[in-house]
Amino acid sequence: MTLEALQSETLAAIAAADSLDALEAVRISALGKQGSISALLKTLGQMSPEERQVQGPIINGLREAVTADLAARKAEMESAALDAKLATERLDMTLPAPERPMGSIHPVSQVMDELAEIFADLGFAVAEGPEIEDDWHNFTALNIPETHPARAMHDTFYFPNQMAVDGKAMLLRTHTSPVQIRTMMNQKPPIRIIAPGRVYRSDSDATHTPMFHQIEGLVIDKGIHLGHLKWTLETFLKAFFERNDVVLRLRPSYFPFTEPSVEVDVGYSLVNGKRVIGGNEGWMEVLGSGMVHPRVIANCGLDPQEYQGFAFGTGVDRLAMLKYGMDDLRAFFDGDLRWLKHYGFSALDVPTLSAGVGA
Ligand code: 2U9
Repeated sequence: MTLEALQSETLAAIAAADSLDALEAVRISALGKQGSISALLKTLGQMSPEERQVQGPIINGLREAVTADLAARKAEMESAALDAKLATERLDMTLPAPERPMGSIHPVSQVMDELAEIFADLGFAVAEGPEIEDDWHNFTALNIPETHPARAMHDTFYFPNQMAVDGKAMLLRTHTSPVQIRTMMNQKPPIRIIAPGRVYRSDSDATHTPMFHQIEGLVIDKGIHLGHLKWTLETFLKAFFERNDVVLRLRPSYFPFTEPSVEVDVGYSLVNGKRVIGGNEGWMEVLGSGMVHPRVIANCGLDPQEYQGFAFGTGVDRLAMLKYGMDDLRAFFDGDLRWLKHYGFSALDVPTLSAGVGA
């Protein structure tokens, strides 16, 4: 066959190919290892230099023409396939929204956003960490040694021994405190963070679910004292409950990771028999807190003589219940659409301090 005949036959086969598979078959038969044009290219090696000078450009020209034609036909086919796909997948953006199910923002997400907004204004960054933790970050570093009763108190979910990582037994974090440990090990003070997230404890009744949400805060710097803790919590609670008459009462308590430890009560008043934060008709516990134990600071590689700090923790679900008036924690995680519709927030209710963090 002459070169002209081979070229016109190959180009005709490219034009006739009606699918990407057929086109690939043409490519293989011309340019593949055993292909007709590849065979011609191999003959160049046996030619005399004079003959090669004449035949080389002709055979290479043929290869280039076929390669270019293959690419053009492929692009043409892909564009036709895309046009066909777009024609069948048309979406009518003018359909009215109420005809489709409307989602809502879960109260837990809304409250987490409100908390992030309030604490951002006070100079706190949001820190996150793994929900699957090791014993050291969840307990030991926090001054909770193996024999400590607090380990039993936490009702920990442990992973089976064969799922150990680097020889370390793993567990579902029982609090977000390991996030603060990781931050202290990786960042230099001053540290001002909040750590919101899911935590897990083997406990279930009307006020406890095996998974719940916590927010903890940590400040580490030079010269930090209980006064900083009280001001921060008071400012936070006033902003969160959007009332200036939020009164705090600090009671001595005990946590292994803080010394001294204080439980924080706030005053509530009764409105139609329901407790509402603000006023002074009774006291309700809302937060645990304290000055970070010097041993915890030392465990993270810092000198407790140089750095001090305070920490606090509370349940996000509980804060949401107090602010928005739900009374059964279990409903938070049932996924009941009627509950979500009633208590959910519009995606447009983005909490901002200037507009009031509450929706
Ligand atoms: C580090 C040092 C100290 C975090 C703290 C509490 C007090 C506390 C509970 C309240 C109810 C959690 O939701 S709850 O179960 N938390 O009372 N948490 S101080 O202290 C820390 C954390 C990290 C490095």
